[in-house]
Order: sequence, then structure tokens, then C-alpha cells
Amino acid sequence: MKKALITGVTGQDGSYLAELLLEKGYQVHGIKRRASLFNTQRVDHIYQDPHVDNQNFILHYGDLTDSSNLIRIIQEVQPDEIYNLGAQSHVAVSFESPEYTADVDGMGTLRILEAIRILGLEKKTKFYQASTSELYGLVQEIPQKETTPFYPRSPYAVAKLYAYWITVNYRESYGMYACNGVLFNHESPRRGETFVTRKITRGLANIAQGLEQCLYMGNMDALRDWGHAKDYVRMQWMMLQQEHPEDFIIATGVQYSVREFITWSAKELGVTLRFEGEGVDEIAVVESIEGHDTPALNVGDVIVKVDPRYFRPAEVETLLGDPTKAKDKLGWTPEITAQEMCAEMVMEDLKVAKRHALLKEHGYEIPVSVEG
Ligand code: NDP
Ligand code: GDR
Repeated sequence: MKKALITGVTGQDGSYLAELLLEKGYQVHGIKRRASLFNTQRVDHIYQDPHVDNQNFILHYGDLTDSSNLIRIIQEVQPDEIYNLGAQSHVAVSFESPEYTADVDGMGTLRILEAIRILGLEKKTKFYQASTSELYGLVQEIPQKETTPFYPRSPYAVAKLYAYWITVNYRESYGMYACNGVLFNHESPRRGETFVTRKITRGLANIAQGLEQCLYMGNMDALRDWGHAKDYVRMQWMMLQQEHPEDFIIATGVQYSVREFITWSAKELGVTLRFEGEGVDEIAVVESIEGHDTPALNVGDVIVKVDPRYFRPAEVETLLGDPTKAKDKLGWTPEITAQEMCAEMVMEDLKVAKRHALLKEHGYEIPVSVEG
């Protein structure tokens, strides 16, 4: 039985990857952080009682800032594959906590690579690094390919640049099977609530249920190449099944604006929108959808306002990936479109919003606001 170790198993990608590897018959180990509240909601459905035999999903307490802890876990598990998905992954937050982001996202990667080397596992353990389209930042070429030069635009991206190159360096220096998946934005109903897509689907679902009044946004003109996390974790696994390690871009090859994503979400909900705020002068009206199970609100009931607090000190305006290499060499193509994913996210958030509305109706306090 193959053993995999996933850092960041409690995150969006970690949870989908753990599911995929369990389906493939792996014994899956994950590193979770100690927190004062439970932080395993995304993997609770695959939790296995540690008191019974033949457990195939095993969680270890750990942190990417703690070398001795990483060495001990890797020594104990002796993994065939390590997926390094753990990170302070929010670009805007990285401007607030640059040093911590560098420590976790940059040095954390080095700590794992060194642990593999210290333990003499260079020829046994394959290593996957969660690299990012943020490396392209101020884009030098459209669309971005594996050969496009990097120009990172945030402390997050600069930390990930170190992680990218240290992965390449350990591959070249020590003959390790180590590779980078340069992933463009990917989302799902499990996306963190402060990333833009989830902020939109959750915010509009809450508004449709009368739980919030307004959606406050940053730069709605930003363009992103959005895929579905389920499609992307499949590619993470495929990258470790080759004869030789190589770096790949994972993207859909199509881009949309944040504004378009808001409009799709509103359509799914059958609500109408009014955009207000700095630098925004148009009124966007989305027609109500006949026969939709959410009653349409009146024009202007859903207000989208621009709040400059969500602008970033340096913005990545446009990202568009070219996934040709992944298609040609690995036969990978994404199966879920951005619009299908948006619909799925809206419907999941609407279910939660309906539950919350019911609770509120019966006198329970529901905390709904999200900063991010
Ligand atoms: P999430 O933010 O959903 O998950 C991040 C995970 O990292 C969580 O499990 C989190 O734990 C864990 N983590 C945070 N800090 C530490 C730490 N100090 N030590 C150990 N673990 C830590 O991210 P995604 O699942 O969306 O992304 C997975 C990886 O892919 C990340 O590295 C991200 O930077 C990268 N990436 C993501 C893209 C995307 O669009 N989603 C695109 C390109 C790259 P906890 O649950 O306790 O917070
Ligand atoms: P990103 O994702 O920075 O691309 O990083 P995010 O969803 O946070 O932002 C995408 C774009 O939307 C703009 N935006 C807003 N973003 C947020 N969060 N909140 C807002 O209110 C808002 N308004 C507009 C942003 O300015 C940006 O241009 C994600 C993360 O998953 C990284 O870990 C990963 O590496 C990259 O994707 C690829």
C-alpha cells in the first residue's frame, strides 16, 4: 500500500486530494495545525477513528515552521509521496504578515526537502510543491507558459518563488523526484470564505436570504483563469506518477473578470444587482430567472459596493494559463467549467444561508460578515 503525506490537508485542495488518494487505495497521512477550535471541517467526512484497526486516514499535529516536528513525522510515516499544500495562502494577508508568510511558504518548503534529505529518503519519496500563477504577477507574456519569466507582486508570491526554485534546486542537486505544479486559481464550495469567488457566492446567497445588505468588493476588473479544485488535485497526483519529475502549468486557458463572476452568481440566485462606488459608474441589471426557487429581489436590492480596503498594495491584474504541456504529456484536461463551478458554489452557499435564515427567524444570532 502506497503512503502519502499531505501538508495543508485541512485546506481546500488537501481535502479533495485526500479523498482522491483514499479512493486510489493509498494510506493517507495529513498534517494539521493545533488550533483553539476544531479546524478539520473539510476532512471530517473522511475521518477514521484512531481506536480501530486498519486506519487509512491519519492526522498528525504539525507545522511548517517546525523542522523537528516535520522530520519526526516524515521519519515515522516513510511516505512514498509528499504533497506540500500547506501555506499562508491569502495574497492580501501576505502584505499584513510578510515575515510569517515567507517562513511558512518559503522556508517551510525547504524544511520538508531537507527532512527528506536528512532521512536519506531522496530516492524513495516523491515531492510535489504547490506553486502558483502568482509567480507571473506582472505578466510578461500572454498566455503564461512554463517558460514565461516570473515577476512576483506580493510577499506571498515572493515566498512561493523561493519555494519554486528550491524545489528545482533539490531536484537538480540531489536527484530527487521533486516537481512544481504551477496552478492557476481554482475554487470549489470548499474554498476559503475570504477568496474572491467564495466571498461573492456566500455574500450574495446571504443577501438573497436577507442576512446581509451589501457586498463590498475590491478590484472587480481583475481577470483570472478559474478552474475547479477537483480537476486540479487529479493533476497533482498525475504529476507524481511520471518516470521523470517535471514542472507543469495547471490552468483552463480561459479568463474572466471578477465582475463577470459576480454577475453569474447573481443570475444563479435570480437576483438583480446594482454596482456602486469608487471608479464604478454603471448599473448592472441582471434579469430575474423564471421558475427559479429563490424569489427574485427588486432591482437595487442587492448592492455591490467598491471598498478600497480590498485593493492590494500591488495588484495582479490579469492571469491566463496555457495548459498545453499538461494536456500533451499527461493527457489532462479540466472537466468542470468556471460557470458550472460558480453554479455549484452558489447552490451550496444558498443551502447554508437558508439554514441560517431559519435559525435567525427562531431567534439565534448568526455571524455572517467576512473580511477579506
Ligand atoms: P487553503 O488556504 O485552503 O489551505 C491551506 C492549508 O495550509 C490549510 O490546511 C492550512 O491549515 C495549512 N497551513 C497554513 N499555515 C500552515 C502552517 N504554518 N503549517 C502547516 N500548515 C499550514 O489553500 P488551498 O487549498 O486553496 O491551496 C493549497 C496550496 O496551493 C497552497 O499552498 C496555496 O498557496 C497553493 N495554491 C492555491 C491555489 C488556489 O487557487 N487555491 C492556486 C495556486 C497555488 P488551517 O486549515 O489550519 O488553516
Ligand atoms: P488570488 O485570489 O489573490 O488570485 O490568490 P483572490 O480570490 O483572493 O483574488 C482574486 C482577484 O480578485 C480581486 N478582488 C478581491 N479579492 C478578495 N479576496 N476579496 C475582494 O473583496 C476582492 N475584490 C476583488 C483580487 O484583488 C484579485 O485580483 C489565489 C490564492 O488561492 C493563492 O494562494 C493562489 O496562489 C492564487 O490564487 C493563484
